[in-house]
Amino acid sequence: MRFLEEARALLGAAHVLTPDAEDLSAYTEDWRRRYQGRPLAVLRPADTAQVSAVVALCAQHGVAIVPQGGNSGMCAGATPDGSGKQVVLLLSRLNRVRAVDALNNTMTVEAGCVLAKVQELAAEHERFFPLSIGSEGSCQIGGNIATNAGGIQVLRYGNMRDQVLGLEVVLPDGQVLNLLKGLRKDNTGYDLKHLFIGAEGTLGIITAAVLKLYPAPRARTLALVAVESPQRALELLAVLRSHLADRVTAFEIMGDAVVAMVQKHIPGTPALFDKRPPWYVLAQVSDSSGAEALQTAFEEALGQALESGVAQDVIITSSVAQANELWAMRDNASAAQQRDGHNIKHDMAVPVSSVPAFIDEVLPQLEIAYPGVRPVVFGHLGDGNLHFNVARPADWVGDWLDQSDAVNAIVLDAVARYNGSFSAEHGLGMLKKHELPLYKTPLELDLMRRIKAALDPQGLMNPGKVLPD
Ligand code: FAD
Ligand code: 2HG
Ligand code: ZN
Repeated sequence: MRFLEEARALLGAAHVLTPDAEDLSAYTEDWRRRYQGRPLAVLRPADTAQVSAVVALCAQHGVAIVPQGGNSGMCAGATPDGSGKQVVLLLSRLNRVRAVDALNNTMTVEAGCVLAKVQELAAEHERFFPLSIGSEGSCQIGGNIATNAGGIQVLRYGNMRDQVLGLEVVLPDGQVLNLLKGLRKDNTGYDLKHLFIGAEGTLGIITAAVLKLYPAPRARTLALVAVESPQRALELLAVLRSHLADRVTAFEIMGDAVVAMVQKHIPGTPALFDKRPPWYVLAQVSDSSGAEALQTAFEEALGQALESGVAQDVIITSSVAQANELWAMRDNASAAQQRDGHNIKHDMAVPVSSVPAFIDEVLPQLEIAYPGVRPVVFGHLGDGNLHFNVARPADWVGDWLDQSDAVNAIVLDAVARYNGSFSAEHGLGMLKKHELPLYKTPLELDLMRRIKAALDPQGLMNPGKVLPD
């Protein structure tokens, strides 16, 4: 086929992988193993110039492109369809660090840099890159930007959109849009970079970014707190903030069902409190100076929470190893659920203050509809963003995922009543695009379609994702 020959000429034959010659399953199945595709080829460009050339070639031949980073996405945004006509464009070879400007507190990295490496590099320069998610050892900066990833430190630092000062993007016709400025202020018309952040590869290919850096925290402490309800957890957040203000950098909640699931499926997960609480909070504080002062303020705040009955019990970690063990338990929530079997995932947000009422309203509705249902609720309480996942009743017969529409209607209609978002972190991909017409206004949907048509008139950038057909 002409297209493949020309792609080989541009990228080198070793970087055009085809399904007849190679096992491509690592690139054609999503992380949750819910979608499998069959691509025409997997393309591995080495730099922006090659991305530009190969995207122009795709435009010329009318070949659709599915960009892929670390393939850790939760909603099948990076999976090709089964037509055998789409190409997967892998960004992993674009993994250079172009610049670190310590005085400007920025670094310019290519899209294929793995998030954990970017965090390490920042630390080497005595700086801090705050995006932190369970998949950080495999996900890539381009994927983080394309999904506007969140994670555990949004509370203090904001999500990925807040970390991006500049972008380089290859447009669907192959032109390179260079917006690589490390500016904190720039009001020269529409801020185009924001169009591509969170667009899940439907408007262009992100090839590089200027990222914000922060002062490195020198002291950090973590506590695991037992609380009797999400309402108490929110009160705990208020107590911590009144003592420590912005030094509260993470505030995660876990229902006992998720803790039990991790303890069951992930070897080495520690036992926690003598008496199992219904809810747990992982609260992290950090500061750029004064470990002792930080510890004292944290202990005072937690002491007050215990005395007033806001907290039932507290474990304050005494070593980095102990803190890492607790964070591993939190990070393993997804893996444990995967081992436990299918669950219907919801990645929703409501205003932080509405979280307790939302949970109190929805849990009984699920139990009435599905007696014995096992809600696996955890997530980023400080941001109002819960992973409100729903696992099948123990005696359920049949494919639990067949209930997705009915379960979604219960959970997501309630989200809408609370003026929330049905996808706060993971994006839409193929999995959730069908919710868009249900929960966005026709005007919002129309504007999205007009933006898509303006930037990608041939409809070749990640078709079948985000926007419903
Ligand atoms: P991929 O999965 O490869 O792609 C994701 C989307 O971005 C696709 O639509 C793809 O087409 C597009 N894309 C990828 N690269 C580019 C590019 N260079 N240009 C244009 N489009 C591109 N997410 C959170 O937000 N918060 C969490 O706390 C979190 N925790 C996780 C924990 C685990 C264990 C796992 C497995 C996932 C978690 N995720 C979380 C989801 C996932 O890791 C993020 O969505 C991440 O940002 C995806 O990055 P990636 O490189 O793997 O992207
Ligand atoms: C997390 O916060 C991720 O751990 C994954 O966003 C959530 O597995 C999930 O539902
Ligand atoms: Zn999350």
